[in-house]
Amino acid sequence: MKHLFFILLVCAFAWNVNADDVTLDRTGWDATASSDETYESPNNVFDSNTDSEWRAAPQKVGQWFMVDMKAPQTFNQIVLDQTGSGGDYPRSIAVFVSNDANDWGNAVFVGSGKDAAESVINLDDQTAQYIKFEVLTNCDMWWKIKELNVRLIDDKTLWKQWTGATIWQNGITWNETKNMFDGDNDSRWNTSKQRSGQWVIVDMKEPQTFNQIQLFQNGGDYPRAYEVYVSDNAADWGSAIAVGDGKDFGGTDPSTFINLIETQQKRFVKIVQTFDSGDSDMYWSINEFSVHAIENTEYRFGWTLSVFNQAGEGDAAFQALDNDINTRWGSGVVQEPGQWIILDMKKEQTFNKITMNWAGVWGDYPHGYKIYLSNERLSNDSEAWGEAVYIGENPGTDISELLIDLPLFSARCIKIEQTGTSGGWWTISELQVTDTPTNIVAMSENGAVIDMEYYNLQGVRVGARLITALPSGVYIVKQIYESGKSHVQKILVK
Ligand SMILES: [Ca+2]
Ligand SMILES: [Ca+2]
Ligand SMILES: [Ca+2]
Repeated sequence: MKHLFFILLVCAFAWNVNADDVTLDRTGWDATASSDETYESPNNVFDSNTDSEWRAAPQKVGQWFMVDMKAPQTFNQIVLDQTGSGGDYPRSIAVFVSNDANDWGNAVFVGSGKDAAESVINLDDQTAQYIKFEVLTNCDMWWKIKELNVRLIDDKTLWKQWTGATIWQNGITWNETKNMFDGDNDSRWNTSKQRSGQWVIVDMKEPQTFNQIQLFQNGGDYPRAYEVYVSDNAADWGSAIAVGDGKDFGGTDPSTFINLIETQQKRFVKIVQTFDSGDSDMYWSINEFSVHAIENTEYRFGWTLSVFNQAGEGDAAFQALDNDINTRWGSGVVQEPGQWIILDMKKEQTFNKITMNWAGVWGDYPHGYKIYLSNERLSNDSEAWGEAVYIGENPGTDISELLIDLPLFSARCIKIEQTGTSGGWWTISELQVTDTPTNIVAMSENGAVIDMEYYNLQGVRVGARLITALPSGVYIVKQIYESGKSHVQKILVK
């Protein structure tokens, strides 16, 4: 009697768990696939036999596999049976659904399969007749599907788990993308050596509002240079919303924080590595990926500073932009001509003053410098910087702050080239770029100033808002407001 009671309990438990889970009847279903380098009948995935399969050899960008369920079905899970396939699971795929096999809309899933008997793809509830899988990365591995089942399961929380897709490189193995979202700082996704063009896509399953991306990383495995893209549909990525260099912040929060000037509301994030580490064993790891919406009242939020060299973690470049006078970037080497820093303000800014501070470090000002401007982020070597727009002399004395007064410039990126020689480092505890044209922007009753024109005292027009330089002197400036009204006054350009 005791024994029978136990069996009844087990049955009741199993019945409760699976009560509402349904595996759809596959009778009459039809599968098709891209023909190039794919083999065996696609319909082998419906014959209830794991000895028969469809396969693609090897996985290639643009390959697709499509299921026609013959009538609209409601489902939220796809199970790819890959029993005994020896690791031939899909490395990175996007899944689309449709009712006419023509309009596929936005991807409903972007991620990777699993190195296991099954790859389980969880979705928000979908009602559609067609399902299409698209391969996102080239890979020397095959993709085999032994059986494909579509299910409607009761657990509506599963689909919300973030997923990741990633590029594959021949001969390199890595850890699974899901390790980026498992809440465990010790588990990670990683590449082998850093290569320009490596990428990872995160599918956050629904649009998230964020202005900061945090990549919690493994020791020194941060991306040496990156570009960030966002998308609603995993197809249209537009241009990069952030470019920068990864950081090793060390300590208890060894993360790369990517601050975004514009707050985003997007579902997909793609991070592209743009650095090549050559033969050195420099991996790219993401142990945890997260996004945040944070307060950003600091006007330099999202700005990045690239430097020719830094002394070490304690002298990292970002510390010249951290609003803390007691932290600094330090070059680590004595001043010689050709040293450089590049500030990326992420969007075009109008400014007429650059300030560099040194907290308690005398003599670490640049002993001569040239300033270059660009509206694009360029490498130091790029000739596109053109001529220097300003040449600064050695201040010739120990100062604690260098104030560079400039004509009103407009640009996104500023390169400062050091042209002097000194036995000390080049150090910056805070780098400020501001627009303080004494009395120009004080007027506000007519709304924002949308344009300016400059005239000399003889009334000859000498420039407009986007001028690159004005010699020292007194000018008449005409400010044109949004409202269409304008205002004229005298200014002094030092
Ligand atoms: Ca089969
Ligand atoms: Ca992890
Ligand atoms: Ca600082």
